[in-house]
Amino acid sequence: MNADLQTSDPDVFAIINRESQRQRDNIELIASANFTSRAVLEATGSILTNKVAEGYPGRRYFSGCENIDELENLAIERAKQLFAAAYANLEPYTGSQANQAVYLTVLKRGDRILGMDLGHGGHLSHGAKFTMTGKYYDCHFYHVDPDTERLDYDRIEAKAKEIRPQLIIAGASAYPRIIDFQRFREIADAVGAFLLADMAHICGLVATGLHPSPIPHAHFVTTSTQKTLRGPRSGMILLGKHSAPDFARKIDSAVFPGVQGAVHVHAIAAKAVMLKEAMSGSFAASQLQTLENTRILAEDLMARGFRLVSGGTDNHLMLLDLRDKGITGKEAEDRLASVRITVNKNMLPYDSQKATVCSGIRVGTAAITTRGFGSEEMHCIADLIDKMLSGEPTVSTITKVREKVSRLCRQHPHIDSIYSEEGAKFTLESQYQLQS
Ligand code: DSN
Repeated sequence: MNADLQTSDPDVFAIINRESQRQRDNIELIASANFTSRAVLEATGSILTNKVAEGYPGRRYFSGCENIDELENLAIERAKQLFAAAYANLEPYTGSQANQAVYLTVLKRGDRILGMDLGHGGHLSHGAKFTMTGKYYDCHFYHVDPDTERLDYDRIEAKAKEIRPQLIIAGASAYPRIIDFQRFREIADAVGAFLLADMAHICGLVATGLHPSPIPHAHFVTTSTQKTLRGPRSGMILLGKHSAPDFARKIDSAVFPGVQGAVHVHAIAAKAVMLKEAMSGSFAASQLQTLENTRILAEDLMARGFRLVSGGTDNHLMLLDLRDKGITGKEAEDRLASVRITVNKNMLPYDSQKATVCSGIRVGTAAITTRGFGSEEMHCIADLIDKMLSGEPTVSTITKVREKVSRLCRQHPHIDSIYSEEGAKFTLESQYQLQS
């Protein structure tokens, strides 16, 4: 029982170490990825995972929750302060479950949802037909304009008037432009719908004022916490002061016991740490650098003949259309993986390929910015992507690109200080030292 992980389960220990090595040796360009701080990781792996708690601070179903109540209240207050919200629920296990709690709050089975089409940049939990949301509700979708590849708010309004949804969802997982939440609210008001803003991807940008906040406009705001916000793999729900008086208690009940069980107390602690970090000047500087890095990478790639969906980017990600390059998204993903550059294949608006193949890739800079990559490295990464995707690379090119990737990773060992050579060790050791 007291043996460390390496001794008690060498198999799992070895896998974690290999993953630690992979994270050190790869250039991570998946737009939803990031690296947490050591403090967030330590809270995630803490002894708090041993505590059972259900309900909310001061309203628990188990005793012994005095420390947990203090912790959750601290996290709630920090979330309210950071996002200028009137209410925060820190208990959702993920962004998807935060969304489900909102559905449970305002919808009946069979009610209509209008969200962004998955193939146009939306998210699975916004009504894809093979998900629980898609099966329980009558889900409809809006699309980007075929010419500009941007949201066309007049068309969305026309669609809303045709569908008359009970809930409209604004938010995306692959949309490179600013989202106008105020305009979405006008559309929702025009048809008597509630507006849910899912800001998972842009949450760090919203926290630092680099993307307009949905809080003053949407009835409900949900987010995951591990993307640009750089926290643990978890979720959160926020309400503005216009919405909180009516919905605070209902959201509480929808999260627990509506869609979830006991609180992931360790995740609440990690989110509290994340929120404190997000109030710091260094976090704001990092979000600004993320935007700058994305802009530079996008411009460099376009200068090398890559077409970007919507012609560019305003946020932390871009979508590369690879049809002119004669390869699919899947082939590009595999080719880049072979030189330790990690991206994901992605559907493009009006894509003719199936979802397992795709015509494009999604590229984001949040994780590499956390790692300390700046403008010089963006020029270099654009060059490496170009070498790998513009024509079949030769063996010599592949070797050279691999060497360059290794050099870049070695030059930016930021995560070495977080994820030590021995991978899992520090969290487990430090926690059990605390207990002994
Ligand atoms: N929502 C998925 C993404 O955007 O990559 C995973 O969190």
